[in-house]
Parts: sequence; C-alpha cells; structure tokens
Amino acid sequence: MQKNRRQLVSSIGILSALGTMAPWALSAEKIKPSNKSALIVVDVQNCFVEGGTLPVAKGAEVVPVINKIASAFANIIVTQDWHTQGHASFASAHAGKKPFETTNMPYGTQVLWPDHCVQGSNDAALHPDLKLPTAQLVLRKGYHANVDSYSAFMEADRKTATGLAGYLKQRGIHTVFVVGLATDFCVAWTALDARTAGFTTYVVEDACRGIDLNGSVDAAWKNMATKGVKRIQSSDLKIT
Ligand code: VGL
Ligand code: ZN
Repeated sequence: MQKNRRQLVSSIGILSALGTMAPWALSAEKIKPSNKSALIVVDVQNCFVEGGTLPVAKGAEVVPVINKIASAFANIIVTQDWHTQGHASFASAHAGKKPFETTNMPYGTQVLWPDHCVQGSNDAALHPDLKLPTAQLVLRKGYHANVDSYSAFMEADRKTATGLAGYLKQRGIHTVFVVGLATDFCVAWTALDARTAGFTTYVVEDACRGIDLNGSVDAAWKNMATKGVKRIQSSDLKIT
C-alpha cells in the first residue's frame, strides 16, 4: 500500500526517535527478573532521609517505589550502613575537618561525613515504611573503624570483601538490580563492584536519590555506563 507524504514523514520521525532509545524500551516487553536475579536495596535508613544525620534530598521518595517493585523479586538483599562510634569516615574524627571535606586515608581519598548510621542507633535503622518482608539477607557494612564501605561488595580499601559476591554466586544468582541511597555513593559503588564481580547489573533510577557533591551524580552515571551497568526505570520492570 502506498503511503502519502505525511504518513511517510511521520514514520521516519518515529523511526529516528526509536533509534535513540535503549533496546529494552523499544518493545512493550518488560524486564522480568528471573529467580536467579536479586534486588539489592542499598541503605534506605533513617540517617539518609529528612530528619536523619546525612539526609539525601527527597530520599524518602524511593520507599514506595522499592516496596512496589519488590514483588517482582524472588531474592532481596537489604544493606545497612553500620558505623562504629567515631568512625574514620566522620569529619568529627579528624581534627580541623568539616563534613564534606576530604582527607587522605591509607587507601586513598576519603570524603568526610557528618556522624551518621552509628551501630544500633535509630538513625541507622531501616526506614519504617520500607516493607520488604520477603528479604532474605540484611548485610551491614562500614563496621571496620578505620575503613569506609560504600559498596556492599568491597570495602574502601578495595581488598576486604563483604562476602556478598560469594553469597549470591553460591545461590546461582547472576543478575542484580540495585536501588536505594545514595545514587552517587553507595548505589554506584555497589553497582560498579557487582559488574567487577561478573554480575549483570541494573540500576533502577527512580528508585534512587543522590547526594550530589560537585556533580557526583552525573559522574557516577557516566562511570556506571562505561562499566556496562544498565540504567532503567521502575516502569521497565514487569510487576505482576
Ligand atoms: C553513604 C555517604 C556515607 C551512602 C554512606 O549510603 O551512599 N554515603 N555513607
Ligand atoms: Zn557511611
């Protein structure tokens, strides 16, 4: 059948728009996590939302999104930032330093934070509205007094493993979906280390919020793209 000029022009427009889209957005086909996929919910704790010690702007907005997508996952891991009192990542532990300045640690440059997520405090508790009754593992990190751990896989010395890669691999899990707080720190480091450990890795953007120090959110997305982390939205997931 012959197309008239207007139809032709409009189909060219649609085709070129499709060309710029991510492959999983091309079809109506949604991503259905298999039983060998895990959702990793990073640091959705009181400390990182309004009223906490290191609040991430709009941090609490991730909670309903995560609660909703959780039903698509047979395997859920929840992490908690879990620092000792006087932890080396706290500015208060370094004379003359203020939060958000940096210092040199034996393992490299460390951003210094307000005191946050101290072990056993209400500040370190999971957000009360997070509803993940089927979660199988709660993994705490950052509990070595002299080493930070943004990543759920590897501490900041880049040598000390948390055991998460082994836990997932021994269970046959090959794909992870990372969500939570903060996009540019614990989410990004977790996603990057998941790639390094060989997992197919997605980050669900609207289920994350960032801290954003000097463009760190943009830098994190660029870095993750370079390493093959797939950036998706919660609407790309098949939720039944
Ligand atoms: C985090 C800064 C310090 C995070 C944890 O969860 O992204 N950021 N500790
Ligand atoms: Zn921390």
